[in-house]
Amino acid sequence: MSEQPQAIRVERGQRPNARGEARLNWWREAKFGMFIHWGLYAIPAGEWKGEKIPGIGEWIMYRARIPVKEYEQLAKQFNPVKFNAAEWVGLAKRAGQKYLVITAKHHDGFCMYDSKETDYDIVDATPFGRDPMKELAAECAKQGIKMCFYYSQTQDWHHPDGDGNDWDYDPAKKDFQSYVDNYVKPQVRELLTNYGPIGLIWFDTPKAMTEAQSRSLLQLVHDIQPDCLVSGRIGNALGDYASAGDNAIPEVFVREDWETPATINDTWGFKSYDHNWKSTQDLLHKLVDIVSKGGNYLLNVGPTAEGVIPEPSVERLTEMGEWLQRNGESVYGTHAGPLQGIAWCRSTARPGKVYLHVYDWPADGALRLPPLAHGDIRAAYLLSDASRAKLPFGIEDHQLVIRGPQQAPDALDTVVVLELPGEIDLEPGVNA
Ligand code: FHN
Repeated sequence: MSEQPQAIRVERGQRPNARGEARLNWWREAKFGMFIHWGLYAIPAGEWKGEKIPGIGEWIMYRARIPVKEYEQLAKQFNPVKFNAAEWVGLAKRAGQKYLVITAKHHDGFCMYDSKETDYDIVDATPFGRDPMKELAAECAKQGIKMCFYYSQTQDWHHPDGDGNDWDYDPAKKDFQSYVDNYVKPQVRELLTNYGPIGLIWFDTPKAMTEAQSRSLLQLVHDIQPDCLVSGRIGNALGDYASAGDNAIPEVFVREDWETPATINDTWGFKSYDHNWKSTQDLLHKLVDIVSKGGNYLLNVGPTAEGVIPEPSVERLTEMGEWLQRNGESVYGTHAGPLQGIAWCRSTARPGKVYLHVYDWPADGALRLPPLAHGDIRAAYLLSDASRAKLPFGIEDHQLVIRGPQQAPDALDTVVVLELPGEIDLEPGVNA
């Protein structure tokens, strides 16, 4: 494909030869992951010296130009006594999320794991003294969720040679190559050596990383854990899969492996006064929209400094999980469906089945669609109906019409299954 939708920047795209790799199969099937932004920024929670700092919570050090020596002091207060790895992983499980990506090091440079490369980490610098990544990795293994790390490879506002901090350090004196070779790489090695099998490393904001730098980092990951995936934000179009912009959903189906990272409110790291929570329906529609276009949804939670995932996030994730319990077959392991570009519905598919996701149920219960290229539909029924009662369907005025109940069976999204003969697999573009 020559044209790339704007939601996915070319340099954050997928390495062409990764498209066919079976290493990605677990991730392709997973569709839905939990993102966790957790760090020292949860203490100020959006406010510095009595002033509300605009923007996303984890950027407070940068936006308020907080000197390293001052920001460092936060570590002495960081004591998330309510942190419970089993609860966090249990929430992801209940939500129907299959992988968990947590900030091992964000742009502020504070390491949320026990690093031998610095003392600026949660074990050495906080009263908490525990390694939450160890606890999460153990719980993920126990509960069958893929443990994954976010790692900020370019921006580091604490390290003198890292990118971004020009208020403590003179950019002209920085040795970025040395930071990559002597700090980033040893830390990535730690993360891939001390926590068991890691599903993926979510690199971010590649900025001016050269192709050689991105490539050598990719090589390092694959040398240590060949099955570990690397996000498109390693830069230079070298990711195992493409990374869409934050909260950005492509307008149309995308023929590569891709993922949208997204917030439930308007911040990634906890902000005490951000109450702009998206509704469960909105979040669920975004999940289905993304899956119908061939992507994955990585939905964020921002725990507090005490180690608690905010209740509005818990409620929404739980409700999404309840819907997925009933309708997961239409999401997990599917691919983009043949019916694209219709405002009131989305479609996903697997061999022998097309799943129609009806967002707005028509008042007369009649679903009017363009006919599928393979007209030979065997049966239509509601996925949530255990009895599989057949819905009448037929071609009327060159339209495929399926007649369902007059009331929407599911206020969030009703899934109608269309069964096709045998292994017929309808993909976008074949329904013209
Ligand atoms: O700067 C970061 C931001 O803090 C957050 O981590 C998001 C998540 O996708 N990534 C960067 C901005 O795109």
